[in-house]
Order: sequence, then C-alpha cells, then structure tokens
Amino acid sequence: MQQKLSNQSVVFLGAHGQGKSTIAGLIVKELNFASPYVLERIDCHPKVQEKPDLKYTFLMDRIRSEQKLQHTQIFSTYHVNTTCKEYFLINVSGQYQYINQTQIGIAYGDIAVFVLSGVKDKYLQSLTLASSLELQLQLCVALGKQNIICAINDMDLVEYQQASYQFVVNDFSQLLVKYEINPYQIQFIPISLKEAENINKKKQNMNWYQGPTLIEALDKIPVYDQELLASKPLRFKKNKIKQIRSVALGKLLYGTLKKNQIVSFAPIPFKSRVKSIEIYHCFQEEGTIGQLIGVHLSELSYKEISNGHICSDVDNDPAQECASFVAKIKIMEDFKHQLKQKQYYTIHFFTKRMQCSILKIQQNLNIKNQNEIIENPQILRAGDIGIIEFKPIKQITLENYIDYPQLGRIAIIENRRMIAFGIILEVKNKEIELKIKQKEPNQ
Ligand SMILES: Nc1nc2c(ncn2[C@@H]2O[C@H](COP(=O)(O)OP(=O)(O)OP(=O)(O)O)[C@@H](O)[C@H]2O)c(=O)[nH]1
Ligand SMILES: [Mg+2]
Repeated sequence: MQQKLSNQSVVFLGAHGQGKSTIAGLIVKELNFASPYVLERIDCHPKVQEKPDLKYTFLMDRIRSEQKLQHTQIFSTYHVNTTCKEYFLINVSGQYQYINQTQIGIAYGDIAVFVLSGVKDKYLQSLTLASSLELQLQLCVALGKQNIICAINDMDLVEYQQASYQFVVNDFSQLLVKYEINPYQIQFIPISLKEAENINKKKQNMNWYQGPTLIEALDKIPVYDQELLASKPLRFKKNKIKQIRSVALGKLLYGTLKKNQIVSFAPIPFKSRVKSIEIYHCFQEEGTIGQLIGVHLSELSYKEISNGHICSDVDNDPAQECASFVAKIKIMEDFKHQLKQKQYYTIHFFTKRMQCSILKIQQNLNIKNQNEIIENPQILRAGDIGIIEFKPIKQITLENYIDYPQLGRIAIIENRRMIAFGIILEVKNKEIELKIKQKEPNQ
C-alpha cells in the first residue's frame, strides 16, 4: 500500500506584482500537476498570446477579472505533491484592499514563502507604507508562523548578479531582525521565471548560488506532530472560498472529522450531520489534520455558516460564542500613541478580523522597570506588555492559547501597521443552546 504523505500548506506572500502567482504556478508546472487541457486553454488566452510569461500566473489567477486586471483578487489553492510531502499552495493578493483574503491565507499557511523582487527599485517600492509586505510579515509573527522561506525573484532582470541578490538578503534580514526572526535560519533563494530557475532544478545562470532549490527548501521544513493535534477536540475553521449548496470549505485544525459525526458551527446555534467529506474532489471517510477540505452537511446550508465560523463536535468541548476575552499583548516599540480603555481597535484573529473595544486594562507588566507591575492602569504605551479585557462588537468564536494555540493568537492593526500582538489567556463564552434546524415549521 502506498504510504500516506504528510501535508503542509504553503502561502505565497509579498507586495503586489512581485511574482507570487507566477512562482506558485511554476511549482505546479515543474511538479507536472498542471493538466494539459488547462494549459492548452490558457495558451489561447489573448493576454497570454501577447505575453507568454503569464501562462503560469493564470494557473493560479483563474477568475476572469483577475486575468483581465492581472492581479490576484481572491484566495486560490492548488494541490501538489513531491516525493516526501503533500502541499496545498495558497495564492493570495499583495494588495491592501484584499487584506481579508490575505489574512485567511496567512492563517492557513504552515509555511510562508515571501516573494521579493531582485530589482532594487521594485524591492524598495514593496517596503513602502502603501504596500502590505510589512503588514504580512507582522501578521505572520503575530499568528505564530515560524516557517519562512524568502524567494528573490526577477533574477533575469538583473542579469543573475549576486550583488543584487545580496542587497535584498541584507536589507530584508534587517526587517526580520526587527520582528525577532533569526535571518540565519531562513533560506534565501534566487529564482527566476525564465527557465524556472531554482524552482525544482538548478540551471547554469546562477552558479554562485550553492543552496537548495525552492522545492528542496520546502521539503526540508519539518512537519508538525499530526497525532498530537488529532488527539484534541474537533476544531474546523469554515472559510468562504466557494459556495456550493451545503458544502462548508475550510481547514481541519484540531481533532478528527468523520462521516456521520454530529457537529455544530459556533456561534450559530444549530446542529448538523456530516454527510460526506471531500478532499480535492475525492470523497473520504475522514479528514486529515491540516488539509483543506469540503464538508457536505445535512440540515444546514452555506448561507447560514459564514466565514470564520468554527465547527466542533457537539459532544466533545463544543465551541461557543465569545462574550469577552482577556489577552496578554505586547505593544510595538514604534507605536506613537496610547492604548486606552473604552476605545475600539481592529483585531486580526485566526478566523477573521473584527473591531473590539477595551473593557478594562487589568495590568501593565512594565518591561522597562523589570519588577514593576501596575494594576488597573489607564493607558499602555510603546514597549509595554499589558493584560487587557476586550469585547468583540459582533459574534465570534475564540479559544485560549493554551488549549488551541492556533486559535488563540491576536494582532491589533491600526493604519495598516500592527501596533500590538499577543495571545488569548481566557475566553468568557456565551452559552449557546444547540438545536436541530427544522426545515418546515411544523416538522
Ligand atoms: N522577467 C520576469 N518577470 C516576472 C518574473 N516573475 C514574475 N514576473 C512577471 O511579473 C508580473 C506580476 O506577476 P504576478 O505573479 O501576477 O505577481 P503577484 O505577486 O501575484 O501580484 P498580485 O497578485 O497583484 O499581488 C507578471 O507579468 C509576471 O510575468 C521573473 O522572474 N522574471
Ligand atoms: Mg498574484
């Protein structure tokens, strides 16, 4: 019997137009997962006939408006595998206006591949406030994504010069250090769309580069302990990628999801039965941790469950609606204002982003005066570590960091910059009474 491969999701990040979709498409092509029929159809596209380089970009950017405007708009995925791992490639947009989609991608990704341009001006442009590159890196830090790879693209445009590569490596390393990431543990790979340089195979143009290719670097990233995650109560995050009848699409984060299991989708108060489980167009008896799966439900339709709803087992620690939560957060050193009680802030959770008000600042664990703890302070400033109680303005399901680490992390964003990040210590839930959804009022 064929051995089951472990799976990981790879999200491609970077500013707009740096080549994220192109690199993801090239990986699909290099691993021979692109169907000849699809490639033939793409070849006939007038834009591809004008500029053949777009062929692999269009493998990921499949929607007509994306192809017309030549930028990614919505989250798209592709399923590929190498000899040692299965990958879900996640393609997101680099533009700030689609930050919700980008956040879903970051939350789902086990490995983040930052695509940076080797062309100095294009790279420097990607670091400006208008681009969302730094915010993407901040969200990776806040959501605890530690597996990062940097791909330096466009090497053909700088004549494959090592100096251009080195400039980006040195400059981006400084940004990584700012967020306490050790650049020596990160692989920087020079790549190019032309001849698919250093994607799967090394070509002759960059003999000065001795490191692994992009696919080798992905294969080297260790896999997480799937058994440990599967032993916890069920948590499946629903995401609005596609809307087909009563199929909930999302990622299995913890526990096991089996056919005929009775589940609920917090915060809505209805139970449902899992009719079938679909993984990349194949029906399966149960879902595997980390995979992006489609769950066919009886009684509930996709209209009732929306983005960010959490599916859990009704008999084993069912998820609830959050009334308020206490979080320990660290405020960034470059935050120029103050965090005050009763003010509203936009918080990015694993599931979605939402406005929350500060109910109470409980403590300031002032790191500048190591031993001092200030109880009930009125404000928090740059560099402080605080314990704060927040109240979300709308329905949301949250979990504490100890029980469900992936669901217990937060980032506070203001003016396109992260101003604080931290973990959820305690969640005060509203009790939901679960009931079966009745199709007819009298049934
Ligand atoms: N010459 C050259 N062009 C490249 C390379 N990689 C990507 N491009 C081109 O750069 C353009 C933008 O690429 P995309 O893959 O759409 O960029 P993106 O990062 O996905 O952009 P958004 O989806 O808008 O965030 C396309 O026209 C590609 O053909 C490369 O290595 N060399
Ligand atoms: Mg794109």
